[in-house]
Amino acid sequence: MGVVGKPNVGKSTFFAAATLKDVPIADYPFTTIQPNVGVAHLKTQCVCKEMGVTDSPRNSACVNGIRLVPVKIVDVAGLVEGASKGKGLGNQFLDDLRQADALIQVVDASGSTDLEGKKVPVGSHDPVGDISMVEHEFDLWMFGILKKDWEKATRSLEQTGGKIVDHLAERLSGLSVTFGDVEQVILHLHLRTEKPSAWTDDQIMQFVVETRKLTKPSLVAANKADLPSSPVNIEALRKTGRVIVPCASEAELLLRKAVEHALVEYTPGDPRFVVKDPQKLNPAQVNALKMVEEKVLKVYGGTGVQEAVNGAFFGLLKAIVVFPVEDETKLSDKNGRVLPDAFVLKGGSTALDLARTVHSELADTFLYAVDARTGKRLAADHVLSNRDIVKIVSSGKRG
Ligand SMILES: Nc1nc2c(ncn2[C@@H]2O[C@H](COP(=O)(O)OP(=O)(O)OP(=O)(O)O)[C@@H](O)[C@H]2O)c(=O)[nH]1
Ligand SMILES: [Mg+2]
Repeated sequence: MGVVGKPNVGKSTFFAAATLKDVPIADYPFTTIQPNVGVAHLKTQCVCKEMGVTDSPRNSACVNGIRLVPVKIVDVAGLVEGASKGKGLGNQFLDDLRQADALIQVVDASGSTDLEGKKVPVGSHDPVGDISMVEHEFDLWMFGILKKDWEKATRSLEQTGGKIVDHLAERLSGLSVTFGDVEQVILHLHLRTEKPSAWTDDQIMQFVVETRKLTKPSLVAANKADLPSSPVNIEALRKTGRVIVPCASEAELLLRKAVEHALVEYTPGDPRFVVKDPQKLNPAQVNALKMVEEKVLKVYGGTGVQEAVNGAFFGLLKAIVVFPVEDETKLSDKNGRVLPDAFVLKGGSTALDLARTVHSELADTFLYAVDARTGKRLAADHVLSNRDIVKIVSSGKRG
């Protein structure tokens, strides 16, 4: 999952709140230069309670029946208009998002930063246009990757009988774009595959836009939602038809740090927190927590950070969380660890995809899988559902 946006909107604050990694945050543009890479967690109902077992998670955590499953998150530098021509930090840093399956675009919903991310009076900038600016710069980056040798490459394809679909899939493979994705977009746009050298820049751009929508779906985290100018802007952002998640990254960061210091009880995504011992809080902390309660939790029902992370996976990617086990009656691995792992898979993933995720050897020697709930055998192409508990049976040695 990648975090993008213009500068100074709170991308790194969002990242820090989601990962609790200590990264530079400041109220001026281009604080982030090198990408920040970390681990956020998807929040989902664990299967332990339903199955009546006490679990001992290994790759994830289980807190009161809530499974927290790790996912990779990358926060990059801010994008400005003209980045493709070298403005700001340019757009080369978007290379760091090549592997992202989904994007969270952070927007300053308070309108307190201009198009370049410079501070302006709160409420004076309309954030609606920021979304298309960032998307357009993202598209120009992808366009640049294709355009670099377009003429030479397409002419050579036409001479040798090579296929444009293969060429595009190869050129974009590092961006998690597959042959099937390319084929789908070309079909949808009715692009002429026999003479790609005749594609206009507009057509290449259309291809890029559709490919981005298909392979890098995004939602908008309408950040700084705690500021007074935000609710009106959030309404305007919603009218764009985009998925908008009101977000207060700073509030989430404060709560997560308070949990770290054992000051409050709070699970990310919850609409409330509980102060453990009021005596332990200094007046500044009391005030900060009161602000979070009044300006964020009471207004939006949460800080939005967890909602955005979950929305990217469960909403945009229709992701599922699956629990592989080696003993389908005890729901354990070979060492007796109950429900040790939880894996995030893209929606539509099969039993064989799960095997591949657990261990490539398991996929190579896959025989069948077993649904631990029903005891039924599942074939390699069986499409898994969210919260499935699955044993994989292979002919080879277990990896
Ligand atoms: N009021 C408010 N301020 C926030 C919130 N999130 C971030 N900020 C502030 O916004 C400013 C920019 O935060 P960063 O996280 O550094 O923003 P960025 O988008 O990573 O910025 P660059 O790396 O420079 O592109 C800082 O002063 C943050 O404290 C929020 O939820 N509410
Ligand atoms: Mg930053």
